[in-house]
Amino acid sequence: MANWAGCAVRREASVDSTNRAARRWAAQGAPHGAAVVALAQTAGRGRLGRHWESPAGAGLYLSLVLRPGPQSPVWPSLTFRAALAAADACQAACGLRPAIKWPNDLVLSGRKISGILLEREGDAAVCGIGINVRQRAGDFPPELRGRAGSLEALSGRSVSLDALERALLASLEARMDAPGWKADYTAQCVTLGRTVRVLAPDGAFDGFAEGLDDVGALLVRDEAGQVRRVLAGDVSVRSPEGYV
Ligand code: BTX
Repeated sequence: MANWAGCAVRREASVDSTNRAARRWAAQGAPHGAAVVALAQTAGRGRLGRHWESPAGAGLYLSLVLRPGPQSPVWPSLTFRAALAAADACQAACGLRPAIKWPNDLVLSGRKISGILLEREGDAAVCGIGINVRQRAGDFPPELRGRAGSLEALSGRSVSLDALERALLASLEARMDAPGWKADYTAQCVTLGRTVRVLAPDGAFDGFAEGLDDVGALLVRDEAGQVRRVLAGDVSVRSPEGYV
């Protein structure tokens, strides 16, 4: 059971984006641990201005307000802690543990089942998590078929949205309060130890993902042998062959 995560919860049948709603609430003083949960989003948002498919009742759409304090050392690791927490919750709900694709996509059987969008609002952070639960392959728009999946379709188990939400709030609290994140994250991150293609605003390059530094930047040795530091937020990372 969570103690502070979900200490106040706003539930919406439909909202533009739970992250937007949580940011509006944070700007009005929402406490550490306040959460917005919606059954559907009409303008669900991904990273780098992308869109998150959020059909009614098919997934969990949750945004958590965090107030770690301005001097807290956890700021750079929030996104990685959230990825671990989302993986914990998926495992608790469907019995399978997703892998993490840097920085914070969750992947099961090669399909993306979850995404995380971390945004800042004044001195608060808003951590938005979307997890696909009920979609069947044909429910996704054509460009996502073959790349996206859901917990029920991939595990063959039925998953309760309420139980998943409770598990997610508990795991977010535990991962945010944990002393460290890097060892667990490194063990679960499928991007490490692989050849990757980094798509940055100033061009793409291929290299070998050697490791992470202490703020979670990906260290990629390029074809010229130079180690380049890749920050989440600026880039997409793919395998040269495709998505994972
Ligand atoms: P992302 O930018 O890593 O992923 C977005 C990309 O993933 C899209 O461009 C599309 O290719 C693909 N995609 C879109 N919808 C889905 C889906 N349902 N399943 C799998 N793939 C998809 C990831 O961004 C961050 C997503 C955060 C979503 C949560 S939901 C609660 C909160 N509110 C909000 O508006 N966003 C967050």
